Amino acid sequence: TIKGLVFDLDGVITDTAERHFLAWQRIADGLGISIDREWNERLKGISRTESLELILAEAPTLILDAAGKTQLLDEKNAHYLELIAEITAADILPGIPELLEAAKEGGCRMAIASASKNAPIILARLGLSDTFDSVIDPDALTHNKPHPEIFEKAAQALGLRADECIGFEDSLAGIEGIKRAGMPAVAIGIPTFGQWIPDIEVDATRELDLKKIFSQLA
Ligand code: B16
Ligand code: MG
Repeated sequence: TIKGLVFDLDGVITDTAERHFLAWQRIADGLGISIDREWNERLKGISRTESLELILAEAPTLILDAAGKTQLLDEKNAHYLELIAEITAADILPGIPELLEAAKEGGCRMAIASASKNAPIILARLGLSDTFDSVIDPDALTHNKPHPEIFEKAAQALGLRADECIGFEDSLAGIEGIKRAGMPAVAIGIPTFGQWIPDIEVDATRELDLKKIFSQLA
């Protein structure tokens, strides 16, 4: 039986995925690299440093030293922080407040498994700082998504086995991590899949219905 829910943050709890994209697009534009939303799918769930490497790989002739890369990472985060400065509880994605409420009423434990170092700030702005039993610190991880470590740690933090939890993700890297952790996966708005297939797929968070999810997994 399911006793815990493990949520990705960006793109699942709130629409910061779009803001990450806009902040990266500005960095890429400055380097003469064009990225669109479809290309951006590969950055979802990927750490800040690895995201920059994927963008730079689009311009193989461009050589940057460590200081140049650090500057771009700082610029991206500064712009991203500007873009999230205004978020409030109204920016929680549709269907999520109801889902969190239903989970709480049902006695489910809940954790956040986000690659974002900005997760605590975002949760505070959304008024969700006290909603989750655990927020995994990405700085404490040895491996990033698609490695299962963050999902394994989230289940452990809830005192549960991975197969007693459900993982919610909007990224391919995240679905891979959830499945490799041995956790049932719910994919939200992911256009196409590769090797790792979620147990349940929805187009958007507004379609999430905890009762239905439980019955689909039973
Ligand atoms: P930051 P998630 C991920 O969050 C985002 O999907 C990804 O686009 C971002 O690069 C990463 O966090 C790092 O974020 O720069 O704020 O540390 O989807 O795992 O909640
Ligand atoms: Mg995400």
